[in-house]
Amino acid sequence: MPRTAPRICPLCEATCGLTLTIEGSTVTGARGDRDDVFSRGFLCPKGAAFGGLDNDPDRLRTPLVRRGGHLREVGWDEAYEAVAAAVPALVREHGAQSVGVVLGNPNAHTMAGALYPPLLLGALGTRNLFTASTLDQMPKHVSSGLLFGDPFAIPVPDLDRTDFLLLLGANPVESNGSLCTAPDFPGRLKALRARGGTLVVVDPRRTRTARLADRHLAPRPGADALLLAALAHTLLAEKLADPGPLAEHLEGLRELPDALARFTPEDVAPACDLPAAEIRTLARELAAAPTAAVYGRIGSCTTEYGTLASWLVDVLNILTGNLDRPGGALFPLPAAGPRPRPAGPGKGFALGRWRSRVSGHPEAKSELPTAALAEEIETPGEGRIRALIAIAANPVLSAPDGRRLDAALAGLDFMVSVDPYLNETSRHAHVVLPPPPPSQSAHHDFALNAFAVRNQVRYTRAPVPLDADRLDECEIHARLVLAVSGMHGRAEPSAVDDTAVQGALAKVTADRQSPLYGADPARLAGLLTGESGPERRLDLMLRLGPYGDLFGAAAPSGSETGGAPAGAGLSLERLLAHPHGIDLGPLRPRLPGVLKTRSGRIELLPDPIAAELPRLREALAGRPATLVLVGRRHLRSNNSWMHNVPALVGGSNRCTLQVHPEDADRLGLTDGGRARITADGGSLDVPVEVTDAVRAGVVSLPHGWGHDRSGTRLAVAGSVPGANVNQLLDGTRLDPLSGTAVLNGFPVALAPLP
Ligand SMILES: Nc1nc2c(c(=O)[nH]1)N[C@H]1C(S)=C(S)[C@@H](COP(=O)(O)OP(=O)(O)OC[C@H]3O[C@@H](n4cnc5c(=O)[nH]c(N)nc54)[C@H](O)[C@@H]3O)O[C@H]1N2
Ligand SMILES: Nc1nc2c(c(=O)[nH]1)N[C@H]1C(S)=C(S)[C@@H](COP(=O)(O)OP(=O)(O)OC[C@H]3O[C@@H](n4cnc5c(=O)[nH]c(N)nc54)[C@H](O)[C@@H]3O)O[C@H]1N2
Ligand code: SF4
Ligand SMILES: [Mo]
Repeated sequence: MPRTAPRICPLCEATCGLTLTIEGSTVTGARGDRDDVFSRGFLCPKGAAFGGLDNDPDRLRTPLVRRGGHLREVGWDEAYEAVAAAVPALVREHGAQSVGVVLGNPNAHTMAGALYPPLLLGALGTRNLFTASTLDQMPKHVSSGLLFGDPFAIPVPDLDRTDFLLLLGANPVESNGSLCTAPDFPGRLKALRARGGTLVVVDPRRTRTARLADRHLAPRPGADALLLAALAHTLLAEKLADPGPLAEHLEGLRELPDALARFTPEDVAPACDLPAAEIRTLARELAAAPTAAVYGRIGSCTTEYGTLASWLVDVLNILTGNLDRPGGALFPLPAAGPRPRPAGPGKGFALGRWRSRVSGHPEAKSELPTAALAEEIETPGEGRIRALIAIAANPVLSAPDGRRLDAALAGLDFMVSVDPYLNETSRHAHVVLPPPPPSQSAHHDFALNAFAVRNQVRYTRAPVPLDADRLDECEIHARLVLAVSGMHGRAEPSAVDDTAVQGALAKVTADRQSPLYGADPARLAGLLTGESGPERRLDLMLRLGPYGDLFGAAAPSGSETGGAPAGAGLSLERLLAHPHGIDLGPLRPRLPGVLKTRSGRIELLPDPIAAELPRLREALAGRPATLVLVGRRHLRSNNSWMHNVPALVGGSNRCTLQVHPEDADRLGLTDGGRARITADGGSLDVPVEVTDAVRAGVVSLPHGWGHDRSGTRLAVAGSVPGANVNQLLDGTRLDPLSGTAVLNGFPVALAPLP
């Protein structure tokens, strides 16, 4: 008899609740969970294909270890022995920096990815950390760090209550949203319009999201910072700026008009290729809307001025008084996050506390640019990366110049991949540690709840028992921490969780501002419930969190969540009694509590930003390239790793180069023909799709393709490999403040192929 079980979907940031149908230990179906407090039954084609992904026969089942040049299946102990034999010895001989760590996107979608990488990095002591963030949202972390003092204080648009949404460089109808966790994003956009609200989309492509909009502006790629600067300029010049109650928390408001002086709509119009009048109208509409939210994503982040654009998004939210108010852009308060602290000056946010060894790139949020990983492996000298631990990452396809990185990885002394697939990156590993399929893993969204449009908390236990020959991904990580610490075989993996719990409790009981100040940490640890180390850690975070039961200690009065919010008294036990989650209400204002700047105020014009504005001004003088490339996402894809499920490939999900008819005519390209595309990093031969969905002067190629390397185990993906767009990049184009690769709006040349 088939049974059903709830499972939060880990396949994108929307975090929908699924109801899985399970026969024996096999997932045979997935539908939207109508009782889920957040997603209310929504499901997209990827969620519907959960079973196909879960059962993919190419998923690795056992660890692999390289012996005599070949990867061979081994038992778990043998795999960890190989790690324990290699990594501590390398660190002893060559120092901590000789081990690099690469963390990929799915770490945001697993419990293990949230709980263990900080412990791994602590154990290794390396500064060579590279993540998907520098191919993605690092500009937003940096702008938030500078504005609010906390790189994780990222305001999200209040989709369900706003009257006006200005959306730049995002296509949530295909991506389902990012840094804005909202199941059924498309439905929420339709609801915005149905209640009389306005949606304006800024995108060089006429996307499915743009087609839902009241207005679609298609500027030249890379020009968002200019457009946003002109909007801010107009608000200031026309006396439309009105921060309202925010004013008392602002520093730098008086200096802003000067800083933006030479970004009038007329100044930026030619570079944006938009009429100045249209920019002015948009600014006036934004100011006039009862509430409004400006939201920018990939297409505004992964560009030459990504940090400036990300900063300006919030400058506009602030100038219009929409930051931190319902209907505007608010800071979520996740249940497993820290309790808000009393307002006051904080430690602030610093950039460039150290630099990368070879090119001297400044760190941002303790990370170095992933675009610089290859050179850190290749370039001889002290501190060279000799060993790499890659967790849920496929940088050979997701980062610039995969060919160079591919060669660099092949030259490593030692590499570990924690990955379910033998793919373009993990094929270089000496040890591959495969996590179980998602049906055999528990789930809580530690990361994504911090960006959700509604406060809520959900936890689903593994719907299917773990196969006898598998390890839970949390245990895989915990054992890895032990192995690199020289503790393999000398401690149980649960000791890693116990240490984390003890550390957190020691801190909170020593904190004079905590209601648990002076309590006995060992007694509190004894009160934790949960069937496993990660469950006990979740219990601890929930109980100490903003809605937590604080182990029965009374919360101090006047705390931010005072007034007994729904869900107060939270613990794992309480959450387990609500298998479809607990709704914690709409987002609420959180200023000034979120601020951690040294001034204790919003620092509207931080020095590193002010120092970048002249570079933006130079962009006005330069001559724009005739042809630039942007990416695109397809609903049935996800970065590089979902091309191996038949239900998700084919149809319109193809790796084609979209070219505008005018450009096609000019260059002699035909629909269905082939073209050679060339840029800094090399050339690709790709099929051409002529369409007016891209604006003239812009071509679009999706990322995550290029599954044509040998030594992988991806039967379906290998049969329709596509081309790796990131081969067009050489890794030198970066947003300087954040180290984020310029993946959108870089110049290319095109020629027809016979
Ligand atoms: N040109 C261009 N390049 C881009 C982008 C773009 O828009 N254009 N987008 C960028 C963005 S936003 C991102 S986030 C990066 C993503 O960059 P990456 O994170 O490097 O790439 P993914 O394709 O997400 O690869 C994820 C890896 O995790 C593995 N995996 C899947 N599920 C699990 C799991 O449960 N546990 C573990 N341990 N591993 C798992 C997959 O097999 C795969 O190897 O790509 C970036 N690259
Ligand atoms: N189906 C699907 N869903 C996904 C993913 C996926 O690969 N597939 N990946 C997930 C990940 S890791 C992330 S980070 C999110 C990303 O989610 P989104 O931010 O929504 O990303 P995209 O769909 O790539 O949309 C970026 C848009 O920016 C436009 N653009 C390019 N350059 C510019 C520019 O200079 N200015 C402006 N204004 N627009 C520009 C592109 O045409 C594109 O439509 O999606 C997540 N969800
Ligand atoms: S929208 Fe995202 S979370 Fe929801 S079902 Fe689709 S892939 Fe899963
Ligand atoms: Mo991403």
